Amino acid sequence: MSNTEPSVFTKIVAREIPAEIVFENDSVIAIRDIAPKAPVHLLVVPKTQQYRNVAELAAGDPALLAEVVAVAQSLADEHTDGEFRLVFNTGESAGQTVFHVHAHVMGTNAPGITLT
Ligand code: DGP
Repeated sequence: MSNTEPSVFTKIVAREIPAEIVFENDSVIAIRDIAPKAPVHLLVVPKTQQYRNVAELAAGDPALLAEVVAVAQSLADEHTDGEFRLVFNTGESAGQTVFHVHAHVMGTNAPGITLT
């Protein structure tokens, strides 16, 4: 996909497609993943789609990357037992399917359940 076409996350920001939004501010939106791979699986997404992956975001706007991480921590505090996996798939062969940078926040809210 060309990076000038709206990504699926840009369409969610614009309310053109539905999503379960768990957090939003001027620069970031967080939603539940449509295909969860963990009991709690959220995506933290900068609203701008100008960065395709975390390396581009780190180089282009480190403060926005820090905000993504801070939002991930606060969502994990709210939705999980406080321990979580933070994943940025980078590149097709690593499983990235949406080339609009996003962090996966995966964890559990059930005592005794651990991620595999
Ligand atoms: P990645 O494979 O790292 O690019 O992650 C993309 C994630 O986005 C994947 O886990 C599924 C999720 N996803 C794709 N389309 C939608 C959608 O329309 N709504 C929601 N909530 N999640 C989506």
